[in-house]
Amino acid sequence: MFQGIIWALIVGFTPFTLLGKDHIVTQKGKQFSQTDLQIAPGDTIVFKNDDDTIHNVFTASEAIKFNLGVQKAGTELRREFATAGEAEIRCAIHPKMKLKIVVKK
Ligand SMILES: [Cu+2]
Repeated sequence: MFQGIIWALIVGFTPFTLLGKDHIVTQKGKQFSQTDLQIAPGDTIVFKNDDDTIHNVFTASEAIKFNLGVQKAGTELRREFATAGEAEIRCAIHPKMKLKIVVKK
């Protein structure tokens, strides 16, 4: 009985453990909430805009390239990082906003 419950838990939760974690990065005061962030492949960064102005998260790094586009105040955007590498995240509107992301196992 007890073993059955354990087994059910293992089977039930395995798919979730294979999925990546969410990491929250807040944009407030025209700054990212952290300057460096290490995550694992498969993890997702949730970019929250807690300012009352727009932001535009992007990176032109070699290994990882993306542009989340214009992000309205009070919204959040998600980006999954499937592969290992490094990215210097910037805001296209506020050049002082910088966040270095390292994706590694
Ligand atoms: Cu910005």
